Order: sequence, then structure tokens, then C-alpha cells
Amino acid sequence: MNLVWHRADLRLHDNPALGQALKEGPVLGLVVLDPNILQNTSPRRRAWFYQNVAALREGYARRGGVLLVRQGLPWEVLPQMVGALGVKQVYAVRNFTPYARFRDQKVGSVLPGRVNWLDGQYIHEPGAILKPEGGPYTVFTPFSKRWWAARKPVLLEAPPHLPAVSLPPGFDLGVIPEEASDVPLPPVGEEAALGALEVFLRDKLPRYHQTRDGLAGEGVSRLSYYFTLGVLSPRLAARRALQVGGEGALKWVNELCWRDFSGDLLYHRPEMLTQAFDPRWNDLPWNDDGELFSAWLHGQTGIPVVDACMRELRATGFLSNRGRMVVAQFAVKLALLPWQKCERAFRDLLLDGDNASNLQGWHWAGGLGVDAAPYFRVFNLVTQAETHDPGGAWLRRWVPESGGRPEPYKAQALDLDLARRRYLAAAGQIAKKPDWAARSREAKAKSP
Ligand code: FAD
Ligand code: IRF
Repeated sequence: MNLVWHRADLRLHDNPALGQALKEGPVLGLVVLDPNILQNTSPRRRAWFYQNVAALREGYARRGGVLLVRQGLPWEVLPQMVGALGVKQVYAVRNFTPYARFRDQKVGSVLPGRVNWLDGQYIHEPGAILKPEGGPYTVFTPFSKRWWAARKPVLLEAPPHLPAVSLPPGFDLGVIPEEASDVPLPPVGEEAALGALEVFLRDKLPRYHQTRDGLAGEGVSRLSYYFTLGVLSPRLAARRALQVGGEGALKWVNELCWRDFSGDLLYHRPEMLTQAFDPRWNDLPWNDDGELFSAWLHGQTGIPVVDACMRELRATGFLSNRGRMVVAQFAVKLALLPWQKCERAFRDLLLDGDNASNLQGWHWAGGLGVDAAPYFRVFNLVTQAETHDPGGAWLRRWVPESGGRPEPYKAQALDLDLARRRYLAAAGQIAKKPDWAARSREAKAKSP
């Protein structure tokens, strides 16, 4: 008997860990409810995780299989399960966050020779796309050129049936906790995700390149919360989009490339969890103002576009990419709030909250050194709303006090002109300093 340990791959379709395990014989699925992860997240996100685990269990059951669930530290739970069930081998899809690598290294060391790591969380896994001369990319466009040119992985079908397994009599399958979410959750499970993918491809993909930037998030797929938990295979999604084809498809798959780029950045530079990607930006004059932070977080700054974004996010667990850029840039460049605190609070509100993508988004929007975004680009918060919510229907919906107008609807929590000047003065000084960290990395990459 072999074990498939599901983590950020809550799916049976295109699951290389399951595919490999099935070649060897009967399999049992396992999810370990890990207190290190679950105690560090919000109720809405726990609820989303639990419900997708329950859907995976149903998927196993429908095919004649079993998904076990246990609570505890993986490096304690897995050896117990291996012992109790006479498991020969464990199969898992590789993950890449700093915690995942710590955890998986520990599990590997308590089960030597028994854990098999497979690719499948990304289209091209972190570490796979390197510069011709070696070393990771820090700028998206050259990364993406190489990414597009790389041979794409072979996809796997969901198995129609799973071989029967016999468990010791009375063996506990394990309970999946129930937790109330403070926002309505999207339909759960891989069938729902695959269905939503097809609807998106049919209705929105053809015009995606023109509509993706709207603040209301109407032209986009809203599949991110499935990708984050691996309920939907990004490899399959990209393949289906390219089969449909057209300019929209190329743009959309390029966004999945951004997802891979995010994973790659964090993999090579785990210090971006707490430090600016370009450490010179650590020296911005940060302002840990509790009142301003709270006004930002609760959508009470008086600036309609910022408040609409944060209120929508609080109420739904989702926000458009444009909206995310606006509120992150406001928090970092204008409010100079400690970005680590904002990134964390923001992630807890997102159903799709993902370490790597969220960090990349914050570093990028905040001008902290990811990609080539110039520091001096600071959004005008009125024109952002006018351009990306023409007519103001989205603003009116989330900030009725604004009447749909992009100008401040009450005294602002921050004087924007002053803030902009303060940021540009400080950033201008920083940008003049030599980038020693980048030079030393380049020197290291070049040295034989
Ligand atoms: P679509 O436009 O339909 O794109 C398809 C998929 O591509 C997305 O589902 C997502 O997996 C990926 N993708 C799209 N844009 C990006 C991007 N810029 N970076 C990485 N992947 C991308 N995305 C997350 O999944 N989790 C996060 O925690 C997260 N935090 C962000 C924070 C900030 C400050 C910013 C600017 C962006 C963040 N993003 C995050 C990226 C992006 O905003 C969302 O992935 C996207 O808005 C989700 O909507 P969608 O599924 O409709 O995307
Ligand atoms: N993975 C697990 O193995 N166990 C858990 O309890 C997990 N809980 C999660 C909760 C939420 C809100 C998300 C993801 C998980 N995951 C859990 C998947 C993790 O992303 C994955 O384990 C990753 O490797 C952790 I969103 O770094």
C-alpha cells in the first residue's frame, strides 16, 4: 500500500503524485491538518481549505478510494501512518515556500528512502527556469521568454476508479473540521473548478486582454482561489486556454507565467518574506501609524478607490489585480506603512492568499525591487478610478457615500500631495545609492 500526501494539490486530475503512486499499486490519500499552517491563517481561509479537503474526500469515495485526514505535525503523523498501515512509499507534489521546504526536509529525514517528490504545483516549478549562464531571473520579461520556450509537462487524467484498499477494522478515517466563513465561499472542489474554467474560456477568454484590468474584476477568471490550493491544475488550465487560442489566451497564460515567476522569486530569495527584494528600499521612512493602518485595512481612508477595494475584499475575499496594485501601492508608497504588516493582513483577507504571489505583488506594487517597475511611478488615485471603473458603478457599490465619484468623499486619512512628495524625496535619495546586493549576487553568479 502507498500513500498520496495531498497538500497544495487538492485534486485528482493531473496529479503526478497520484499518477505515480497508482503505477505501484493500491493507494490511500492523506491530508495532514497542520497546526503550523492552520493556526496562522483566518477563518475564511481555513473554511475554504476544509471544504476543499471534504470535496477531495468525496472525489476519492466516488472512485472507490479513501482519503484519510489527520491532525498534527507532518513529521510525526506520517511515520505513524506508515507504521500503522504498512505503507511502502509516500508520494507528494513538491511545494516551495520556506515552511514547505523545512517541513518536507524533516519528513524526508524521518522516512528515509520512502518519500517521492513530484512536480505539479506550477507549470514550470521554481528553480526550473534559469538564465542561460545560470542563476535565477529577477525581471519578468526575460523569465517569461524562457518560460514560454520551455517544453510543457505532460498532463494526467483523473483516474476513473481507484483500486480498493482494506483498512484495519475500525480504522479512523479522520474528521474534517467545519468552520464558518465570514464571506460566502465559491463552489468547492475540482469539478466546480473545471466547470468554472470552461465557462471562463467560453465567455471571457476571447476578450481577456482588453478587459482584465477593470477594478470590478469582471473580465477575469476568478480561478485564483482554486489554483492556490491546487484544486485546479495550472498545467491543465494553460493547455485548455492555448487550445482555445487567440490574443486573450496568450495574455491569460502569461498571467499563469507570473504565478510561476512569483514562486521562483520566493524560492531563490526567501528573505523577501521580511526584507525588500532590493534591500535599499528597507530604508524608506516607514511610519507604523496604527490609525492609518486601520483606516486602510477597513476601507475608511476617505479615498474612494482605496476604500472600495478594501471593503470589497473584506466582504468577498476577492479583489481584482488592478485593485490589489492600487491598495498595495497606496499602503507602501503613500502611507509608508510597514509593508510586512500590510502584506500579512491582506493575505488573511484573500481566499486566494498565497505566500509567493502575494509577496511578489507587494514587492512589485510597492516598488521594492521586484521586476523593473520604476520607483517614481505613483498612481493618481482619481484617474485610476476614472480609467478602470468608467461610470463609477463599482465605486458606488462599495462606497455609496462617494456617489460613484472618485474624489475624496470625506476628510482624507492622508494628505496625498504631501505623501507623494515625501515618498519621491526619500525614494530619489535611495535610488541614487549603489545597489551592492545586486552587484554581489551578479558577481557570485559569474564566478566559476
Ligand atoms: P486572472 O486574471 O484570471 O489570471 C489567471 C491566473 O493567473 C490567476 O488565477 C493567478 O493564478 C495568476 N495570476 C494572475 N495575475 C498574477 C500576478 N500578478 N501574479 C501572480 N499570479 C498571477 N494572486 C494570488 O493568487 N494570491 C495572492 O495572494 C495574490 N496577492 C496579490 C497581491 C498584490 C498586491 C498584487 C498586485 C497581486 C496579487 N496576486 C495574488 C496576483 C493577482 O492579483 C491575482 O492572482 C488575480 O487578481 C486573481 O484573479 P483571477 O484568478 O481572476 O486572475
Ligand atoms: N497543507 C497541509 O498539508 N496541511 C494543512 O493544514 C494546510 N492548510 C492550508 C490552509 C490554507 C488556508 C491554505 C493552504 C493550506 N495547505 C495545507 C496547503 C499549503 O499551501 C501547503 O502545505 C504548503 O506547502 C505550505 I491557502 O507551505
